[in-house]
Amino acid sequence: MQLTDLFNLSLLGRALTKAVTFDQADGTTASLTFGELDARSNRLARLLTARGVTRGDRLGFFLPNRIEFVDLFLACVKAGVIVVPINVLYREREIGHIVADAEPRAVVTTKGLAPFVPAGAQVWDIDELTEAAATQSDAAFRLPLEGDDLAAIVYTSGTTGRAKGAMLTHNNFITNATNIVACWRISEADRYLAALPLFHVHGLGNGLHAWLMSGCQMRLVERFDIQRAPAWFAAFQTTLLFGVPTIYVRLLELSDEQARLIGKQMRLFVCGSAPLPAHVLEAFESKFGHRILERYGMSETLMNLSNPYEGERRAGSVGFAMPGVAVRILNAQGQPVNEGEIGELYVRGPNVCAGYWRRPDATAEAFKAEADGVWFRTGDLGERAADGYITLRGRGTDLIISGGFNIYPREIEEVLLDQPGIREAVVVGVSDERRGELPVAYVVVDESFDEVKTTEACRQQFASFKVPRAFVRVESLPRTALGKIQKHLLPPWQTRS
Ligand code: MLC
Repeated sequence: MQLTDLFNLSLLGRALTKAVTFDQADGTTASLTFGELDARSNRLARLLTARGVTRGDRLGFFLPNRIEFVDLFLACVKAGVIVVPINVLYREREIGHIVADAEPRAVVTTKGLAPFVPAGAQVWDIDELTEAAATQSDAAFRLPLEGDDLAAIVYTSGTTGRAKGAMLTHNNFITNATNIVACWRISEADRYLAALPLFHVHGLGNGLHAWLMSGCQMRLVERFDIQRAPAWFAAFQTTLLFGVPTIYVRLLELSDEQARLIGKQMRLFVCGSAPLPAHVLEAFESKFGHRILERYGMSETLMNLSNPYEGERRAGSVGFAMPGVAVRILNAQGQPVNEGEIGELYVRGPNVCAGYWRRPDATAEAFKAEADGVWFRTGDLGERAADGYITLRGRGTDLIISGGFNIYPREIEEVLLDQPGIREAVVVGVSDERRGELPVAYVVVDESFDEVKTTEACRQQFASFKVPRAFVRVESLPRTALGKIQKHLLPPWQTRS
């Protein structure tokens, strides 16, 4: 099976049904049916083929949420072209690495974002592409693809500092969409507010795919905005939202009356990509009258675990394994831990990616062969209660999550060490009520260090969420006898006043 077969449930099966509403450049909204989406993507698939982009080629998507992202994504899925999504907040250095590694035929982007794409990469403008596709035939376009063909290469930062591409197959996405549509009871009666970025698997593999499979209606917005959110909920009569904790923290800012009205029409709020503090879940329930359903996934595995739709949605827990997914919690010696003991989570199943693109070393490190199959090492720590609920208990790696975006300290540290005056640097996540964590740098510096210039250098090289919010000067970094930095011994950072 290929993804198009799954999407055809709606693209063909519900051709005349309204599929999506989106904003246009002039500020008005427009809508398309599933049949219209099908036709638009058929034209684009033909255009890609005419330009020599074929099965197995990669295409970079450096695009904000807009309807043309959806068109092009569908076209690639149909043509067997591997989608390489790029975070729109990324800058030249980060994009350059992805382009060098994935070798896409082109990076498709907007006029506004094009200047950030490093020289040398082929750049295609999304509006020109859409215009050029208009002359192509919109008749059905279908290739005989396999379920194991790659549908996307999703870059996820690595502990080595440079992002690696998780190879996600058609089957990975099919399993994921089927699971969440079934487990979270998504149907054509739903109205899904798509506010998460489509360049991450949360917005793409969960949001977009569940919409296409279930045939519900989608309101696509460029990004979550607390000022506009009440109007989106009301005008669209939203019933379904996928969010990261920062979105739920921000929704708590709404008035009780706004919250009551939203809660009345909603069916389900889902949260993931970062831990949801129990007090936010409780506060949200008293204000909106809904208990958020928390689940756990990764770019490499899509959805692993979820609280049940019916039954207890336990605060702080991420519930049980999704259908077909096996979970094992092992101690440092590789032995299963007992109930209530903390270990590292390993998963196995049709949701797990096919490895890292051109990185056999990283793939070998992340996958562990056992007598009963190959297990993926998540790097996340967790424990299982006697009744089966699994709770995450931190991470084995240094990952910082800010607003649902991943930050690997090593990547920032490498750049800081290249800046004038910085002799040593370490980046840690400090807790932040709204964004979960914020990156802060501890530095050992000499007189040539200039905080403003260093911040500016970071701004040029990194997505804004990775730029350290503060530089804490220390005499030396606490180290073990072997020279390893002991982050837990760093002096506490005073949060913003
Ligand atoms: C955030 N910003 C964006 C943006 N999201 N800019 C453009 N497009 C977007 N989609 C920038 C803002 O410009 C600003 O930059 C900064 O982020 C903070 O913005 P804010 O207005 O203060 O927003 P805030 O209320 O804090 O909310 C941020 C947010 C955003 C929740 C909307 O963080 C977000 O969309 N997060 C979702 C991340 C996600 O989808 N993760 C899934 C990973 S997949 P500046 O320069 O002013 O700082 C995964 C697997 C899984 O992890 O499924 O579990």
